[in-house]
Amino acid sequence: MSDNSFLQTLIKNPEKIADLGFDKLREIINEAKSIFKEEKLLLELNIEENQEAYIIGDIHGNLNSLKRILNIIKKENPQFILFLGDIVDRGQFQLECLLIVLALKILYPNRYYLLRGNHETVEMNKSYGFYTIFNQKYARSDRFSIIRDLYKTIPISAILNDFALCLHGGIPENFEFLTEIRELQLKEVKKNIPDSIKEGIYQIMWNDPKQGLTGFTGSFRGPGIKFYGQDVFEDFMEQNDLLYLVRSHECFPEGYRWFFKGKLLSIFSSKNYRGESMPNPASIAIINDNTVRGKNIF
Ligand SMILES: [Mn+2]
Repeated sequence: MSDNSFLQTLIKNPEKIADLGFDKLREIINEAKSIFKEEKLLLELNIEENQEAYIIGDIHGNLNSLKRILNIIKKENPQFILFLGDIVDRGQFQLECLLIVLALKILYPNRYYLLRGNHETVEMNKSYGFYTIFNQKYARSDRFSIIRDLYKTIPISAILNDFALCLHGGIPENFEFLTEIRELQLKEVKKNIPDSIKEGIYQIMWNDPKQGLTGFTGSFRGPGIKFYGQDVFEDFMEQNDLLYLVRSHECFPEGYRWFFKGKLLSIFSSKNYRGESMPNPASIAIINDNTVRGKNIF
């Protein structure tokens, strides 16, 4: 067990993460993993009356945004905090952001939750920065396997109060998917994930909504990735008895964006993700026991 005061110190002074040795890093990751392993692929959380859940979108190594979000959380004190993934790659402080989220999970496992984004994958890390940063710091590339194993334990979706589905990218083409994974724990499917579930997980992490589209079509993002239109979105939600979808994965200049008659909310929590010349506010979703709202927080 990591001692709690050490994790608290990391959260308060993330610059200390630069000096973190591999053994200590591995200890933190293993502890987070053992918590994730007991969670299901599909989390089900219940927000109490007069309480809120804060849903946080892509961070991508933006430590400044993450720190400001944590300050707001401290002040507003929501019941749950759910990160929709893409904590690493691209930004300046990727390891710091990942370790802060893991430390919060270890310290408050029933309050902080993390879902897996398309950047919680080794393939993306090899192209977008995290793999290089990690190997520069820890010298040996075989050590990255602790990160790969961590990713495999992270849940991919959450349903809040039976009406709001939260995930990184979008709905999968398989409408039975949520039913199929509902009772599965990641540790059960880790070794031999059936292809049908692999495809569903992939699409949940990657798919994007598209206004004006009917059905599913292929995406410029790559093979196996889909755009989904309003008709299939509404069918999916009805079949699964859900009202709202909250997702991240796309950065919009205005901050949060509603799709599909106010039933799909897209958020993104890294401010000025493309630099100050193409600004965007950091946005989150706030869910209470019966509504979903978007908010540009800074
Ligand atoms: Mn993404």
